[in-house]
Amino acid sequence: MSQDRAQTSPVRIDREQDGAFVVIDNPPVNATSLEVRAGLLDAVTTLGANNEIAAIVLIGAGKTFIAGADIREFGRPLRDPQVPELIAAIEQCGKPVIAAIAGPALGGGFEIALGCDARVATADAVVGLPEVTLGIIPGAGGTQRVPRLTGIVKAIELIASGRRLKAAEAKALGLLDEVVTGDLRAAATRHARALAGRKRRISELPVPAEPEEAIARATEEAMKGARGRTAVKEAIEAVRDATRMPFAEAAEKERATFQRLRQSEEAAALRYLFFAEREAVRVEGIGEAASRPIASVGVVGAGTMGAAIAVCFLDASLPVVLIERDPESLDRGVERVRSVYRRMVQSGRMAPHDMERRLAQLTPSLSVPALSGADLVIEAVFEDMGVKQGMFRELDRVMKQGAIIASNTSYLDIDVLAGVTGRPTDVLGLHFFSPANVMRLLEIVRGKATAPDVLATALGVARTIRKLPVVARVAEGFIGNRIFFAYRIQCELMLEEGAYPEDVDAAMTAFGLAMGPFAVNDLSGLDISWHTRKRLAATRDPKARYPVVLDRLCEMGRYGQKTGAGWYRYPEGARRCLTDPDVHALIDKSAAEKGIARHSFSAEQIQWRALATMVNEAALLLAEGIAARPSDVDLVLVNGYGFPAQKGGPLFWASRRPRNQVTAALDALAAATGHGFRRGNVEAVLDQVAQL
Ligand code: 3H9
Repeated sequence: MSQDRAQTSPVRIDREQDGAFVVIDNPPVNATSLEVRAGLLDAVTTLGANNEIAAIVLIGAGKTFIAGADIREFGRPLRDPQVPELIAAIEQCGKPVIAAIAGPALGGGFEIALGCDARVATADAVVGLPEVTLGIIPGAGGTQRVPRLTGIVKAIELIASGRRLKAAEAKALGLLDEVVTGDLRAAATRHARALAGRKRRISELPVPAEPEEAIARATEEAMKGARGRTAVKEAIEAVRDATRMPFAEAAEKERATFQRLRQSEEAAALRYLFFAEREAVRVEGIGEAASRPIASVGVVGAGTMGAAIAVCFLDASLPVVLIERDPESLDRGVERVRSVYRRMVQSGRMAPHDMERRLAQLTPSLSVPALSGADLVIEAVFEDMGVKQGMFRELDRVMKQGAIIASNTSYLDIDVLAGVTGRPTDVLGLHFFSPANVMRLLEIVRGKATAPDVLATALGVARTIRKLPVVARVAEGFIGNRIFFAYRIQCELMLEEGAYPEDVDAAMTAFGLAMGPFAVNDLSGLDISWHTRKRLAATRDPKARYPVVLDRLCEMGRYGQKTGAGWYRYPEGARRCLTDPDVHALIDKSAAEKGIARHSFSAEQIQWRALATMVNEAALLLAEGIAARPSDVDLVLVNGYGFPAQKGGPLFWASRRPRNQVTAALDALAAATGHGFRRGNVEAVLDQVAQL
């Protein structure tokens, strides 16, 4: 390596007797940027030609082996040398090359390790090929080398899911040769000596034979969650190529697929979301504020939401005090917690002793003063300002100084709640999404007075309980429910104008949403929307269009699935939505009463109208400072409202459409909505959406 290169390269060589450590030092995660690829290729080639060297060990500086390709490079043409060239050099090198893995070895990083002659890892190593989560497939032989070690069936499961494996499982599957507890460098050296100059190229191994039915079953299983995700299907095909063609041919085909997918909109959307998640925790005004310690948690209200929130903390090994007013409700709450774990044990996802360990951390109580020792309490009582204020007063009386009081409200004003306490700086919103133990999103609502260290603590708590935090300011419905509310009202207006619930739902699921708005409404309960509307009735502009069908349905006792009827019919508890002629008649009648001439809508018209609504509302709330950045809005819609991740969220999606089409959709939305429509500066917002 030339002197200049050695000084600037993120790859250096440490010589030790007849061995050499090639150290990858490219913080923060040793991604294989151009300089890393060039440095590694240079090192392997130079050391390969050096007769004094018997073996080469690749090792990461810091806590990571290699986290994979530098994702920021994917939006542009990739520059040479590329990873397959590096792996070819490792395979061609006349001496054994060992990967010494500590921490993550992911994507291209794991592919480099698989290109080596052996893999030695510490117990904290995490390996895997998460490419499909970025809308691509492995592009450096991963789909061909993994099945040669694990068989096709397992390789399909791993690569189509992008699942990351801990060292012990990877070792059991043959993906690692040795897991060490002591010094990694010493272990890698020992392993190199044991190889005594032998090469062990995975590419030369045969693919283990497996019954075709097992492969077909694995394919079917892997495709289950893959709706609309091209990369998953392509990844499975690539793995299956391992038995259909020679290694070199299959690897070349894999590479071509990787290159094609890398430039797809799906991949761009998923890259955008990857960086959006990391950006979301950069919150203005926190500065260097240190988090407060959180060693015990209280949850008030053991309903569906409260119980699931308790599970989140028990899963993170934090003790939880769960409060209810009466013994029956408390018992039901504890049973809810228990049943979550029971289901996991029954399906084999949890060992019975783990269930008992978690339940032992749960303290049910009927007494609010039992929360006096808690560092954080989350209130999840009935969604009513009066009820919540009463609880906040009580919490303020019993909780210790410095403890944080949070509300799980999904709409209400956190500042009003904070105002009834003597410690508004210690109050904030923690809005979980149902089911709280499953959904990743956590809206953190900062009130006017919320202290920076309280906010920092909430972000830390989110990480502890493995949630994705997005910070919002106080507004009716915060980020997600505010957009969802506007979207649903607009969908109801489309009903008056000519569509039926099933037309709207079909159009939105065809777009990729997990469920249509009316099916969601039936699931969550029309009475909840009705309650909100009644609360807001006094402040509604009487001249603005107001769709009345939902109110009528509620007046008839049709609250959705729980009453067997809502926007659809659900005879005898059926979960499938059945079209209801009575609802059609009600819609026709309400349109006629308002003198609206109904016309048909195409799926595309419905989609554009609904998406333009989301985008417009997002622009409004960004202008009001409710959300800090466009990508925060997209994260909320994708992770809390079933918006397809492969489309990146409404703002990302709109940013990729022709601008005149977006403007035309907004014009049409404004005209259809009429009086009171507020138009956001959508165009300016879309200009801020990062394209990677
Ligand atoms: C691939 O390899 C394709 C190949 O098959 C192609 C053929 C060669 N690129 O997550 P963190 C940044 S696809 C660029 O907060 P943690 C991240 O933005 C790739 N940057 O840390 C952040 O920057 P900032 C397959 C990356 O400790 C900082 O590093 N690999 C990349 O919680 C810290 O990240 C993957 O999908 C990257 N690849 O978690 C792995 N990765 O500080 C993706 C991270 O400016 N990465 N950054 O915000 C991860 O899963 C986690 O970052 C990791 C660390 C587990 C490594």
